[in-house]
Amino acid sequence: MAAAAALLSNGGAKIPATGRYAAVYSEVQNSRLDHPLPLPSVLKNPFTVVEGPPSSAAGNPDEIAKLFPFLFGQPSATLVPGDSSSVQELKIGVVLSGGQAPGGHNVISGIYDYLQSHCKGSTLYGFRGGPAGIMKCKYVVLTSDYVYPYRNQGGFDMICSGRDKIETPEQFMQAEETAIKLDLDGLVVIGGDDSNTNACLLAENFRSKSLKTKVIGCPKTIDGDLKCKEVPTSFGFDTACKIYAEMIGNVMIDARSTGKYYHFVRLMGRAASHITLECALQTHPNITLIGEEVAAKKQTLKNVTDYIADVICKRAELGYNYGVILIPEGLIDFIPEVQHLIAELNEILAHDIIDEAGAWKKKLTSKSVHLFDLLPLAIQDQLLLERDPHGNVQVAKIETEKMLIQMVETELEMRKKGASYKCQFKGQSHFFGYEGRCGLPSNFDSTYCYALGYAAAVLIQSGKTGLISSVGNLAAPVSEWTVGGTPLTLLMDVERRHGKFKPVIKKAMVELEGAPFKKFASLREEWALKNRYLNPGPIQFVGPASDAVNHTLLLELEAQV
Ligand code: FBP
Repeated sequence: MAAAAALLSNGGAKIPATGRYAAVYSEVQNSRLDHPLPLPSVLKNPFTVVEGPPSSAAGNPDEIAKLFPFLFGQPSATLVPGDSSSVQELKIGVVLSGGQAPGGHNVISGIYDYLQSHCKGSTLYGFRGGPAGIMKCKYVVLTSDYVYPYRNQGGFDMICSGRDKIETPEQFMQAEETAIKLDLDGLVVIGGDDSNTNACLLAENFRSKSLKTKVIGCPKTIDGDLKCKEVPTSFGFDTACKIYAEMIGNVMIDARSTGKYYHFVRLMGRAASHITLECALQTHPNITLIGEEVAAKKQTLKNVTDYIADVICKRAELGYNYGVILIPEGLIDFIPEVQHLIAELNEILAHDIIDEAGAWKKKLTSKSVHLFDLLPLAIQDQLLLERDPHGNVQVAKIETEKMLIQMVETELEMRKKGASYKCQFKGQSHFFGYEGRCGLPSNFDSTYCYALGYAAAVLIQSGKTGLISSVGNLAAPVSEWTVGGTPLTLLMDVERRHGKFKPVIKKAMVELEGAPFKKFASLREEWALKNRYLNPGPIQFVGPASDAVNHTLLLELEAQV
């Protein structure tokens, strides 16, 4: 195979000879390179693209209509069997935006393979380093040799990613110049909610200037919060949860083996608690905090601490001085009192300089000052860290697990004085985040991403813009998956960011009435006191467990039927 020549031999292992770095591949990585990727039947046969009815928005449709006058209301697109016969040459750019998520390389492989098989002579440009690559026109022409070493591999290192945002008139102008310079027919933005919001703004801008460049989004994020009926899941969630669940399973066995530690595991996922919920369903920990529930019940930090301490005391009575506690990284942002504090800090950070003198602190309400002063110093500093380019608090950098260990310790000391608790408590903190973002994609993510890439290329070829690539019917065999595109404006609402109202894709949070949460809620008491630990082990690529799909997706799809 010609493409295989791109891999240099290195004592049995192979090295991709292209790309920024020469990496040595393990046997498993090698074995994944030629893993076959099945396609939905509709993509294997001639098809045609049909349109649905006009669309609205997830919230505030009138505002969204004003913000997107050229795109608002456009219909969704669905592929159905038909008579596609186009051999049109296309020039398409692709960009990876935001945090890594397993499967990104397969989206690019899908776009590439579609162009090779349906639009001979086409060119695929990979913009380097995220949206900045578009603005600076930094790209690489993706060839078969270039793409091959990244097939079914984790990471975003084929072209790398970045969190820059295209938002000022100058930046839109730079993007426009790149689109014109490269004569782009289309641009595929592979990203999360913020990046797809940006993709929509770009699509609107290009259309308003009558540019031929179409913009299509792709649902990426391990957080699992970019989803709706038409886009059932974001890629990377399945793999990341499986990786974390393996690690949690191992920690559980460690806890049971030594019998002396409470492991506080904070899990990535930014605002939403989907990852934490999914990991709980996969491993059955003693305590799982779900941010959305904490917010709905208007719990305070003290309530959360008491809940953990209560379970620890009950377990001590049963002779268990160990356990595993899962905490979503966004928890802190769900506790109403902390939420108020963060909202006030956001406004201050948008306009003031945070210095030692502390003049900024006078702008906080007295309640927020009181809470801020109660927090451990490390957490205070972490809350003041710069927001990301989209205005989000960088929750990945806030060590909530350490804060909770301290607070639970203090609470248990108090209870000891009151003689209501006699046993030892030793907390161990963990943060599982970056470990899950670049793993070898599961079979599900590999196949899903490949289909998403195909769909994105088809949408551009059909002249669509401002849509997000959508692959559905995911509980059925791959051959029956549906393929199409959903208007990005349909996913939009308005939100306050950096002190201003901005259009944003509405984050899909854990639904307390949804099937995954209800299942967890029906089992958590049993998991709290009886040790029902499940250790799922590493991701399997062959054998009976290799095609298992995560609980969240399956439960949500079953509930929709
Ligand atoms: P995306 O929303 O861009 O997919 O990023 C997800 C995420 O992994 C979050 O779970 C996490 O809070 C954040 O990225 C960390 O960001 P960074 O990589 O900039 O540290």
